[in-house]
Amino acid sequence: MKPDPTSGTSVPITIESHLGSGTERRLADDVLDGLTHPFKELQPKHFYDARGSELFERICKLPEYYPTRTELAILEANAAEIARTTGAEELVELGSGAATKARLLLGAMRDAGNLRRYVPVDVSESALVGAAEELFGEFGGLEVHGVVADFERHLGEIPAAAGGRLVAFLGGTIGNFQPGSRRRLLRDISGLLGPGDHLLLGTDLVKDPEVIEAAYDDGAGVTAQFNLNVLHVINRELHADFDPGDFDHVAFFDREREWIEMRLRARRDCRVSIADLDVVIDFDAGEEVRTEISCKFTHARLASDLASAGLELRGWFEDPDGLFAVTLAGPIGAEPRT
Ligand code: AVJ
Repeated sequence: MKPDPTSGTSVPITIESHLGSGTERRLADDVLDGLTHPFKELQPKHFYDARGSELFERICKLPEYYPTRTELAILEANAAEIARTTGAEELVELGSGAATKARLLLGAMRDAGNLRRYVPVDVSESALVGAAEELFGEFGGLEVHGVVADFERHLGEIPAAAGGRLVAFLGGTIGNFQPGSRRRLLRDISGLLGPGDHLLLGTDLVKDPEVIEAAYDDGAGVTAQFNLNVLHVINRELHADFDPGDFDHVAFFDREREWIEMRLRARRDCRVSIADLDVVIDFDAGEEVRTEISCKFTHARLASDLASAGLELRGWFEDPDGLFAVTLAGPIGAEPRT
């Protein structure tokens, strides 16, 4: 049930969109840049059309893919403590997607007696509206201010805080960023925080490379389909003629950089034309296109990344096997609420 916006009473669900037609342009620019460099590269954010999002949901349920279920278990075990120690009244969730994690955190904030508002931020308007309506119903008319936006570009559009704020950036998505852009993003996120506010960050941890590689190269081949999906996206959106059958899925852990890398490797020499960009791209047999990095973290790396963003570690929650961590951080020098 949604309140009638014309009734003149307050409207607990607000959704505002900051995505213009710029979205497709981004894909075009990224593809043109990425495929005309000597070392070809595509950005992982372009995996997620409807089919890609569905494939990602399937990945999350695979036996080899531990991050999603592990993070959820960590949140289940620690949401009450997180709500209590932060005293948060508002949850801002970057990349909110489905409502599962928010439900846990909002429930704990309500139980702590502090819950006032939920601010989901996501590029998918449909996911955002779905989650907003579900949670509005479940939490008895909770105020929801949804922002349809790309957190890399539109953090400035997030409304001013309506009380003690908890910004959640979960799922290990921060791992998709190279060290330099990661620090920049963390610094931008830290700009959303006042002195008593907190960041809740989910990160996958460094571990046995075999465990990591299996998570990104599952036996059922779902991750391979997910990886290849980016070619379908480019074919459809930019009128290209990739034959996905010409490419193999590759995933390996780079031990020096401590990140997993996914690539697409050409099985044979091939030539692809991308009509909307007016370019023809040649691939040599065996040539690889990097499609994703996903950084794995240590406590030390996280602490130093946070410090360079003006944040200090206030809490560290991990699963019993040390696979994944959820970190609580706050502005350096600010008094944590008690
Ligand atoms: C959504 C970026 C956290 O890196 O584990 C899953 C995406 N890629 N399998 C990750 C992904 C391949 C995922 N993140």
